[in-house]
Order: sequence, then structure tokens, then C-alpha cells
Amino acid sequence: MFLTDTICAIATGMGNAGIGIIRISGSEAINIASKVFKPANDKKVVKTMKSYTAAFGGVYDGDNMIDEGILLLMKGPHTYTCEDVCELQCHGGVHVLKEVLEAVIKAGARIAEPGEFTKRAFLNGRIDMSQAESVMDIINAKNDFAVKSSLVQLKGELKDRITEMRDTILYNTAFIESALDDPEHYSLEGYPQKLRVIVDNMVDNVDKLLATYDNGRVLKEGIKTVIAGKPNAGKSSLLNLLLGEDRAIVTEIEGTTRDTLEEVVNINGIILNIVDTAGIRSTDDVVEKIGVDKALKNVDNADLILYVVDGSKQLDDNDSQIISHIKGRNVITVINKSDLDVVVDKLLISEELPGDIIEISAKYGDGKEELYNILNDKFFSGQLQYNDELYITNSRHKDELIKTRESLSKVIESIDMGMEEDFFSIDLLDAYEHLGMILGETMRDDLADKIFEEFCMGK
Ligand SMILES: Nc1nc2c(ncn2[C@@H]2O[C@H](COP(=O)(O)OP(=O)(O)OP(=O)(O)O)[C@@H](O)[C@H]2O)c(=O)[nH]1
Ligand SMILES: [Mg+2]
Repeated sequence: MFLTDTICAIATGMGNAGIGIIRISGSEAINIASKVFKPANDKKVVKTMKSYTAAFGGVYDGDNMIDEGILLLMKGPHTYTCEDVCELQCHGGVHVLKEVLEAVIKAGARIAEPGEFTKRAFLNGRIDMSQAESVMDIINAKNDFAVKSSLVQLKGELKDRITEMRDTILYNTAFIESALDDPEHYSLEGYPQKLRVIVDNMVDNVDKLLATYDNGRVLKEGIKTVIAGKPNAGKSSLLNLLLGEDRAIVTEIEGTTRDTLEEVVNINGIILNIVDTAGIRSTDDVVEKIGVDKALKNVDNADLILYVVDGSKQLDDNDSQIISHIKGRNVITVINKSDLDVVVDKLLISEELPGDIIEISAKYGDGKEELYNILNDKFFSGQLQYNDELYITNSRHKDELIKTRESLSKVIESIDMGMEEDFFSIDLLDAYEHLGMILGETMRDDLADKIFEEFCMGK
């Protein structure tokens, strides 16, 4: 990719819509726009338009008018890419947009690669990698939380915190270096103790960021939730209740659900990626056995297990097996069929599975609100608090923070072992590099390319 050429792409979705936007960015953007766009007002000339002004007119392929629309002209460096940017707002039909795009290409632009506009913003220094990634996160956001946490990141909150730590590291490595070079003016007397406090503090900060990851990821991507229990407990009925529609087949026959069934439910902003599974029991039926194995596999990978118990029956061997399988996991025990006589030994269950236990009737909907409240408490500690809090939601950032922490721990070890000061520098600089990876500063080009490739076209 060359930063010198001018790129273009359809920036809006490919479906029929009111308007569709072709975006052009680069040193030739205004020149190219002047070739394909003629203002309706004869007195207006594209090349002399002021930055951040618009004109109405015709879009042309040579002499042939192909659409009517608005040109929005923005001059660098105060644009998304820091380059000159022109946006042609045309009619939003797939065919017409393709025609306009072709005209723009004929006039000298090249089609942009996915994420290339954002990549230019990054390469031109307007945003760092964490901000670029947050742009993608906003586009892919599935709920309020995901948007809000990405906006915090886009504003540069993560960048600021990381930069602060990097500055501290740089200052200290420079100090060590100077002191070793020039012991007359800089004394290392008592310095390791001081450095230890500083590094401890940084480890604390890294840990705080890392601690937000699980919640952050779960809130952004949804909670991997598995409904599990023995046959006929009412698992599929519970899925239908949460979905508010008859999605899964429900019958009184044990073993109705044979395969897993996945659905997404949004409960007050919490996204549950729910899997309904086959009833777990020992069976000789080959097909059913595959379903049971799949159910167990899903249970093993879940963030949350909704363990459905048939409240109208005593616990049996199947229940004991399931209980021992899910012990110690994140479980909400759902005693179902509360509309019937509940005879199941709840005390025994809560001894085996401490944690939340609730009675519901999946068939009639009793207890649904209470289940929602439990979910709320579990994942938001009682309250939605995402105003300006910084969450780590990106696994790449998490991995780099873990590596940063490892390097910092080595510094502490070296200090405690009374090693020479230049040992500290090596690990401090490692931490510096890993933090730099989050910002994209110490990142290899191929990795940066990979990140931008995941973007959609036109962004
Ligand atoms: N009375 C009553 N019956 C229920 C309730 N929930 C489910 N049932 C009945 O229990 C039977 C089994 O329900 P399903 O939802 O198919 O149970 P399942 O756990 O998915 O069963 P499998 O797919 O076979 O593992 C059906 O006849 C339901 O109508 C409830 O809350 N009250
Ligand atoms: Mg079922």
C-alpha cells in the first residue's frame, strides 16, 4: 500500500437505501472530485470550494450524467485520514453506487483495501492502534455497552494510560543509563528501592486493567450461556421463554432435543448467547449420545450454565452426574415446573451447587423477572456502570498486558535479588515494547496489516 495514491470506496452498506456515500481520500481527492462532479450552481467550482463545505450537482462519467447528489469537501489535515477527503453523497442504490465508484476510479483513484481509510489515520498519526481498533468495535457493536466502552477507547483513554506507563519506564531506563555512564552526577544509591515502588505501582495498574477484561469481553460479545439438565426438565421451554417465541421443539418425550440450538437474547442490554442442549443422560442410542457429548462440551466452554431441574420429580442419577460435572462452575440452578408440586430436594442441590437458585415455570412464565434480576446482579454488580470506565475488551490488548506484567515481575525479581541496575533496563524495555504494541508503535507491519484487514470496506 502506498500512502501517496488516492483511494476510494463505497462507505455505506450495500443495499438499497436513501443515500449512499462514496469516499475519496488522498492528495488527488479534490482533483478527482472535480472531474466527476459538476455543481448545479455554475458559479461554484469544486477546486475552489472551502474545506467543510458542500455543493449540490451532477455526478458524471465523462459527459454522461449518472446520478445527482451532494459533494462534501474536507481538506487535510483536519479529516478522518488527515488527507484531503471528498464524499459523494449519491442515491443509495447498489447499481448507481457501483457506477459512481467506477467513474471515480476512471478519474484516477484506486479502490481502497478494507480498513485503509482508518489505516491512513493511523499511519498519519491521528490515532493510535487502540483507537483504530475501537473504530472497528463501534461498527461491530451489538449493544449499548459495546458502543460506550469503545467510545471511551476511541477518545484515547487506553492510549493515555499506556503512554503514561511508557513515559515512566522511559524516564527510569534513561536514568539508569545516565547513572551508569556518569556516576559522578547521578547516584544510584537507594534507587532500586525507589524503582521497586514505581514498578509495583505499574503492576497494580496493569492488573486493574486486566481485571476488567472478563466483564468487558462478556459485555461486548455476549455471555456464552448453556442450558443444561436431564431430559424433559424443560430446557427448551426455558429457551423459548427467554426468546419470547416458540423456537425450540417442546414435547413430553424425553430426548426431544437432539442437537444443540443457538440463539441470542438481549436482556436489559446484557447479551446472552444461549445454547439449548440435549438432555444429559446415559444412553445407548448412537444419535442421542452424540447430542449428549455435544451438550457436555458446550457446558465445558460456557461462561454461564443455566442448570434446569425438573422440580416436580426427585433428583435421580442423571442429576447427580450433571451436578458433579458442573460443580464449581458459574451456575444458576433453575428449578422448573413451579406450577406443579415442587418435591425436589432443594437443600441438597444448594449444598452441592452454592450460588443462585431460583424457581420458575418455563411453561407459564412465572419467575422470569427474578431470573433477569439474578443475571443483572451477576454481570453488573447490581448496576449498569459504564459511563466513563475503561474496559479491556480486546484479546490482543489483554495478551500484551499479560506480557507487560511478566516483564515487570522480572524487574521486581531482579531488584529483590540485588542484581546490577542494567539488568532492570532489559526487562523494563521489554515491558515498554509490549505496551507499545497496544498503541501500534512497536508493531510489525504485517501485524498492523492483519488488524486493518478485519475492517469492513470503506472504513
Ligand atoms: N407443568 C409444566 N410443564 C413444563 C414446564 N416446562 C416444561 N414443561 C413440560 O415438560 C416437557 C418437556 O419440556 P421440554 O422443554 O421439551 O424439556 P427439555 O428439557 O428440552 O427436554 P429434552 O429436549 O427432551 O431434553 C414438555 O411436555 C413441557 O410442556 C413447566 O414449567 N411446567
Ligand atoms: Mg429440549
